[in-house]
Amino acid sequence: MRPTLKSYRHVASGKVRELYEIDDATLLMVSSDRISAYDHILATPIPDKGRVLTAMSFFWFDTLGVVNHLAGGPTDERIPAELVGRAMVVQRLPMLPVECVARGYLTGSGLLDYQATGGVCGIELPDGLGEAAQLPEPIFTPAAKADLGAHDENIGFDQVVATVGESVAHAARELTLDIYRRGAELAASRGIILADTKFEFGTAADGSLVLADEVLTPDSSRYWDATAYAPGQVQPSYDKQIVRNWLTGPDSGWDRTGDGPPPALPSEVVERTRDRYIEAYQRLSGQSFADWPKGDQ
Ligand code: Q0T
Repeated sequence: MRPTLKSYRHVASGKVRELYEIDDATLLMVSSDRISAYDHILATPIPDKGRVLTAMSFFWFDTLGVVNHLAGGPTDERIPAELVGRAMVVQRLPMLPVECVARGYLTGSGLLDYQATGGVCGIELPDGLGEAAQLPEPIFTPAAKADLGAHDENIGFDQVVATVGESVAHAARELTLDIYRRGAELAASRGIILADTKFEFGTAADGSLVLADEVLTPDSSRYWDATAYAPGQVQPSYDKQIVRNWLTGPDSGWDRTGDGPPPALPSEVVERTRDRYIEAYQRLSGQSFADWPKGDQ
C-alpha cells in the first residue's frame, strides 16, 4: 500500500515545488503544474508540467551518471499514488548554501553584471558582447540563495571559497562546468541551446559533492531553439515564450509594469505551452512522454 501525502511532514515550499519529509534520511520532492512568468506564479496551471519536469530530471540524472541524491525510481513505493510521475524520493543531505550556475551565453543577470563591470561574477570577458552572445567558453557564475520571492545574488568565486572552503569550491566549479558542457552538447545535438543552468549540490558523509535538486529542467535552465537563435536580441524561451507573448500582447489586458497580478491564461495558450514542455522532454530524451508514469495505475 502506498502512503498518503498526509503521512509526510511538509518541510519546504519553492515557487512551484514542495518538499516533504519521508523519514530522517529521505525527502519527497513534488513538482506541481504551476508556472511562473515575469516573477509571478500564474493562476492557471499547465497540465502535466510537473510530470514533464520530473521526467526530465530523471532523464538527466540517468544520462549524466554523476553521483546524485535520487533514493528511488519514478514509481518508488514511498510515493503517494496520486503523485507518481511528479515526485522524486531523494536522500536528505546537507546542502551547499550556494547556487552553482554555469553560463555558455550572456543574458539575464549575467548580461546586467557584464554591462556594469565588464565581466560576470568577477570573471572578465571580452568587450563588445551583447544580449544572447555565446561566451568564449562556459563560465561558473555562482549565486547566493535569496529568500523565497527574491532574486539570487551573483557572487564571486572568492565568496564561494569563503563560504565552503577552497577544496569544495573548486570541486563545485569543475563539476558544474563539466555537467553544463555535457548537457549543452547533448542538447545541441537535438537542436536545442542550453544557454545557462543552475545546479544545487549536497555533500556526502565523506565531503564529496552529490548532485541534488532538479537537473537541467526548463525551470532551472534557459533552453532556446537553435533554429531561431539570433544574437543581439532576447531569445524566446523554449518553454515559456507562448505564455510571455500572450501576457505582454494586446489580448491579455495586463500591465507588466503595474502592480496587479497577471490574468488567467486562455485554454489555447495552456495547451500550446503544455505541448512545448512535452516537446522539449521528447526532443532531449528521445523518449515518448506517453510512456511516463501517471498516478498509480
Ligand atoms: C534538500 C536536503 O527543493 C527545494 O525547495 C523547493 C521545495 C530546495 N531544497 C532542496 C533541499 C535536498 C534537495 N534537493 C536534499 N537532497 N536534501 N535538502 C532543501 N531545499
